[in-house]
Amino acid sequence: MDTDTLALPRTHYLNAEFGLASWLLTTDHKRIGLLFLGSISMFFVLGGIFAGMIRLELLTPPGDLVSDDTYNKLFTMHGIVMIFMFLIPSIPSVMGNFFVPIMIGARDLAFPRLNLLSWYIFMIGGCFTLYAIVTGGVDTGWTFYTPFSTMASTSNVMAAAVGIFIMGFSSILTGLNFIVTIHTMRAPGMTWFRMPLFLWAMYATSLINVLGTPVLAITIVSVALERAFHLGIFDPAYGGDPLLFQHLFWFYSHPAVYIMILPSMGIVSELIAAFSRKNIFGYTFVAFSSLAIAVFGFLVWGHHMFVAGMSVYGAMIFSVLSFLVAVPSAVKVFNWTATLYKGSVSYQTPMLYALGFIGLFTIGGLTGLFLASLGIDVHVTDTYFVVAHFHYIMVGGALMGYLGGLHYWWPKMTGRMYPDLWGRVAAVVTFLGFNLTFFPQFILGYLGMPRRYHAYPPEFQALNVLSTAGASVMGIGYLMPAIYLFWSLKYGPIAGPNPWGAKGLEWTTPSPPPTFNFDETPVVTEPAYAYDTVEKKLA
Ligand code: HEM
Ligand SMILES: [Cu+2]
Repeated sequence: MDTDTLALPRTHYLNAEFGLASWLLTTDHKRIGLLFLGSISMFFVLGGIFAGMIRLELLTPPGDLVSDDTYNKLFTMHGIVMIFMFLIPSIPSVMGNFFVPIMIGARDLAFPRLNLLSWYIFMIGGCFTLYAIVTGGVDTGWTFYTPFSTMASTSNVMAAAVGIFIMGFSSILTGLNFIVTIHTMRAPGMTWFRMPLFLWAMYATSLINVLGTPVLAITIVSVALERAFHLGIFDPAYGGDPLLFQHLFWFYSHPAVYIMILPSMGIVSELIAAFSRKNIFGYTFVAFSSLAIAVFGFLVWGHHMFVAGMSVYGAMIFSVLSFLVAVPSAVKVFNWTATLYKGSVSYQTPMLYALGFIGLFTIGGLTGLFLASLGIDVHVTDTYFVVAHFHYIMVGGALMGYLGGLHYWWPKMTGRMYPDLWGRVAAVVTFLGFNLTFFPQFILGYLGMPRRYHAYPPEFQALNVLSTAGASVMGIGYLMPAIYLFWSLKYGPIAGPNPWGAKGLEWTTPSPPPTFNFDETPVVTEPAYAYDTVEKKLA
């Protein structure tokens, strides 16, 4: 690292020590957050390259870029990399690691060494999955459905599965660390209901990680045993049940979509409050809605299996439960909107991402209700409607929230500002590119274009061309932050401790924070978003 760039006149976590070892052996939660930032950014680029190749293949009806076999591997590896190596770790391991201790006024996480271990475990698991990719890839879909994954596929299923198994331990350890930290290390005065909503979201996410990830681990071990020894867990010929796999898989993977979206919801709560200078409307409801989502999220996995052969009554129950889990999400959207109402809203970069999140997440959520309705689901299952729906949640929601948080906290993490105009341009370009990419896919799916096919009838071409064009625009939208954020490390104006005039303990310590976060333990005397009181005092 160029030492000049960070040679601000005081000691902080970045310049406290130098050299590779000081990073690879660090127990500072902030440095570990940056290690994760580096790793998952690389994985995002990799997953993005796969996405680009998928979209190029779908530019023409016969699909002349890659073979059908290669295409299967492309969408599988895109899914695996984006979900397990980027989205699931993203906000918890970068922003959670960096900000959970600071936002509760603590010096570090409860178990700093365990935290470093989480990063190593993540990287070791990642290496297995990368190994599967360079040795020819995997063709099962990121869902690894049996019996194909256990009996038929000749691709490198085991290496990828082992990698995901190992990365799971990283999620579990990070989750445990956050739960213990939030329970035991809050500064004096930081009661549960004075906690910023980002922390409630981190807490709820950690619960899912700790309770859900072991189920994924068991599922993967079962696939491994079945592949190696034909135990008959999933193979009907030996009395097993292939659907058992889907139950186990979705019992983890549905809650996992909340591992991806809850952290973003937490960030959006921070951003909406900070940039409309108001307390979050119905703070307690928003806090509890995170917990409700974490709990209800475990009850609805069956909506992924409506057409897999479940009884009508089973399907009806899962349908109702799926509608119920939408309620706490709707509570959040309603309360953010109510917060904006009559707020003094300013449209800086992080806020644009937050507003983008609300719009796109709302579309993703509403189309989720379509899918939870039995009749519609039977029509659009395994079509591009589903692909559009989950990208609205995972990219339009989760990724927008991630980028919003990255822009909001960047000055705190690096001590430098980025050019806000470029930030706003990037946010708008991403938003437009996103809609151009994924909105046509709702129509494609409704018209019957199946997902996971490398070729399609000519009448679907126009919408696919729009989608691929949109993906290019979106790619530019992601490239811009990569450039100006790097630029800001050296040339960005020095950020003060609180460039947004925001509430929260993280803005009371210098940017970048000193190694132990605060010179003396802060004492909290007011609610998390006491913007109204400040404004009233000034008036
Ligand atoms: C965080 C970002 C993203 C996540 C989590 C994500 C996740 C996924 C998942 C899980 C699949 C399903 C793969 C399968 O059917 O097995 C998928 C498919 C796909 N994704 Fe993404 N994706 C992301 C970003 C993108 C982007 C940026 C693009 C476009 C540029 C894109 C385009 C596609 C396409 C075209 C498919 C193929 C659908 C199919 O053939 O079924 N994805 N993605
Ligand atoms: Cu689900």
